[in-house]
Amino acid sequence: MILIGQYDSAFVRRVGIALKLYGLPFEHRPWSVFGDAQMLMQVNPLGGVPVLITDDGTALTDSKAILDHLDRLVGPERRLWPKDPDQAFEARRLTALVTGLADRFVSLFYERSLHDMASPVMSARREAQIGSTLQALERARAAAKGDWLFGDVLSHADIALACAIRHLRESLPDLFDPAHYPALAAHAARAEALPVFAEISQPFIPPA
Ligand SMILES: N[C@@H](CCC(=O)N[C@@H](CS)C(=O)NCC(=O)O)C(=O)O
Repeated sequence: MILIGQYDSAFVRRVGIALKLYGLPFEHRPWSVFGDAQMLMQVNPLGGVPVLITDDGTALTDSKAILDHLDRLVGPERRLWPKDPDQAFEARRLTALVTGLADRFVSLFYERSLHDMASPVMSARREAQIGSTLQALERARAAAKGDWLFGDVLSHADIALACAIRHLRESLPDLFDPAHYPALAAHAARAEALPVFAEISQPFIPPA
């Protein structure tokens, strides 16, 4: 398999970390959505990352679809969701909030950095959405008593959350004050201390 995209993206990184934890061999091609746009468009008409080229040569896009595929490859016993059905439901609910948060802050980053003048209406809207979602996630993380969101076993929800926090802090540092989100900051620190998070990582590179 081939994973396309840079690890400064929360979406690419969560796929890379799952591939490593599952022990699935893959080649990484750290193409930039701007610098390598032409090459990228040839495998993904949307021009985005992550893209996973599966073993039969299919280009699969979107981190959720890619992780669903990887979960199927490793089977129900090993997939990174809680075994308890209610916890698995909650983990998926939180993961959707986290990836929605990342969609919002990537959109705000582009708004701020790619326009001559950012729209004040759109910027305020995105900042409010990001702030309220961070507060909801802070409450959820503070209520979780184990090392991770669902006890002592790392799940896709934990990985997505840590990857989103790092991406947000590096791309829009004014939007994440650790003093306002202590449970999220502690979660990110615990995850970043794991060898797999250190291996599958890259400092944020803004578009040139
Ligand atoms: N829903 C997608 C979102 C991925 C995404 O937003 N990727 C960004 C990079 S962080 C991208 O491809 N940006 C290029 C663009 O929007 O043109 C997923 O879960 O994979």
